[in-house]
Amino acid sequence: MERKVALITGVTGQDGSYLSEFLLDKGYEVHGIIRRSSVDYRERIAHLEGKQNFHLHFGDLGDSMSLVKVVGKVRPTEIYNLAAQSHVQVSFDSPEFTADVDATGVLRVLEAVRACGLEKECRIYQASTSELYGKVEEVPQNENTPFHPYSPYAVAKLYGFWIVKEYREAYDMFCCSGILFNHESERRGETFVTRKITLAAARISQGLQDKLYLGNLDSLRDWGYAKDYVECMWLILQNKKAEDFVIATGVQHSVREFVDYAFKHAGIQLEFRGEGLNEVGVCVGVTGNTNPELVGKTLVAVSEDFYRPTDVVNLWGDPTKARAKLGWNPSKTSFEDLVKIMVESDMAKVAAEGAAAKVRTNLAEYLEKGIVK
Ligand code: G4F
Repeated sequence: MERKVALITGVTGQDGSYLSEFLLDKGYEVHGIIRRSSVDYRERIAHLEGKQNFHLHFGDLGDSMSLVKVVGKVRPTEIYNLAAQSHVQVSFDSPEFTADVDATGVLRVLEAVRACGLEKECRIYQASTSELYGKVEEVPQNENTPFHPYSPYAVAKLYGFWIVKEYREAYDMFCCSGILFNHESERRGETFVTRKITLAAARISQGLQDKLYLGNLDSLRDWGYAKDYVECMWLILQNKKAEDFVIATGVQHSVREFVDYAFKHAGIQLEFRGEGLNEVGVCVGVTGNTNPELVGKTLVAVSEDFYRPTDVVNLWGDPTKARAKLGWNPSKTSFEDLVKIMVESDMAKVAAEGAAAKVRTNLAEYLEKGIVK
């Protein structure tokens, strides 16, 4: 029987957790690399730990020896390099760390495969990004659009993209990049704009937050559902030829539209007033059980703190090649459905947190009054 052994770096992240589920369903033996840490960051894969075909190994993209050891032990048939410092804003604060992980880290993975003599047996997927198009030179962007990276993160990722291409040509390795446009989900990190918005909408509607502060509301993105995108990562490695692909929905929306839609799902109708730093989102109506006292209040405001030194403002992907050559469907989950999935999940999460907090408060009160001992 054909060996199907996948090794995933970044397994604890949004994409790593969905990809693990997807590959386990396809009958793969799945191995993930995790970093040693004193804090628990394994929430997204907790439900997979202990499963028969799911294994974790300690390793780090900053430590080539650890990669060589894991690759040599697992002898994967496919590697998905998803690990990265993936926050664009953070890359302005930690540019050197970002370069080490997002640029040199890719080289370390490729070299680990060569050091273990697996360059002809192991296919490698590299998580590349639409941030490569940066200060865009063409709209929408496809595989032939020139790159113009516009942040330390994007510059590091550009190295990752080119070193993968170089190893493909120099050593005839099956390694390719998926140029992924923004992809979100209920597992998205809370500092990325979509999740920050859906969590805030849920908290504001349930009376646990007063206001949401954001940066550039005019920024345009092509947002897809992460769960759909991991299928395309896999398809890229099943393709006959090693090639790079854009993964996107082909539909573009602004941050403001995302806010508007998310709040609507949380029972809050907003009206945007003013411009630039003075723009605000005011509640002009509520639905369902949402507190009517929110009407007339400013719930969204702009803060300079969330502006970037250089911002990428017009990302819009053209998934024609992935659709034609891989048979991938970029329209599985619409923008509207994506926002709905995220808001519904956060509404439930916030309600559960609120209920747990109430139990804790009641218990503290009962203990203080001696009602329970
Ligand atoms: O959600 P974001 O932080 O994602 P960004 O910068 O597009 O990067 C994400 O997608 C890339 C794919 O294109 C990945 F490569 C990357 O790893 C990451 O997953 O910001 C989206 C937009 C930006 O223009 C930002 O300026 O939203 C704008 N924005 C406005 N207010 C904000 C905020 N972004 C964040 N994070 N927080 C804000 O308050």
